[in-house]
Amino acid sequence: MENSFSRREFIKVSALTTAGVVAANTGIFATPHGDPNFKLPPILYDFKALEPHIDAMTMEIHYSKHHQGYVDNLNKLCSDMHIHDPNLENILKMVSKFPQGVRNNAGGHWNHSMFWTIMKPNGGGVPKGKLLEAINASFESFEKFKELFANEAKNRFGSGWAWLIKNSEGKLQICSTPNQDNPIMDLAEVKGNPILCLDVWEHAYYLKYQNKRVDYITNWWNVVNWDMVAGRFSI
Ligand code: MN3
Repeated sequence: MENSFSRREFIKVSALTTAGVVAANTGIFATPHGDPNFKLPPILYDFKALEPHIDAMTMEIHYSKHHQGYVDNLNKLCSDMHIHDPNLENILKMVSKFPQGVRNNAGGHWNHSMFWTIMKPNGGGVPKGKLLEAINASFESFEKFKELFANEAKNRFGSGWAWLIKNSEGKLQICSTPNQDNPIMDLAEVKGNPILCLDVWEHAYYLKYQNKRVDYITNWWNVVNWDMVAGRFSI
């Protein structure tokens, strides 16, 4: 993809992505003020905690190699571009202004940071309250929603992610993105605030499931942290 990143644009983007200009850095998706390095967020359960649905070795490699790689690459890119104190969400919202490497690695860092939080041991079951009401209103039933979401995940060709998002009208919508793109990005086909995500890159399931992406998706429902999803929906 052609990406013209002129000095003028660079200065503009640098200014806008510096936390002090646009917004204060928040939570795990931002670096502490004055610290140019993004860091891996902690996972609040053991690598083996999601077994038998997701195996410990997949979790360990996925987190400490793949996710760490996105973080390291992003830090290097920000450093090379002299973007200090970067804000990840602001970068994603204007990612079309950045080189492809920023799109891949900023997306990779954000997507995985969310992914670890919407899973938990002994998860699964059925969401409750307003989230369940919204799912029923948008997709007829929870079972129908699961079927539609699983189809989106299954049919995403190659590497990518499936998403449940809350769109600008506050409605729930299912979509998917290629590579490490996400619905926050300005160049996303379908935009909104992600409340649930599923990584369908082969690195997320190949050790245990090999080519059987459908089995991975089917078993993944057993580790979904619906309280976290409901929390994201309520914002
Ligand atoms: Mn992944």
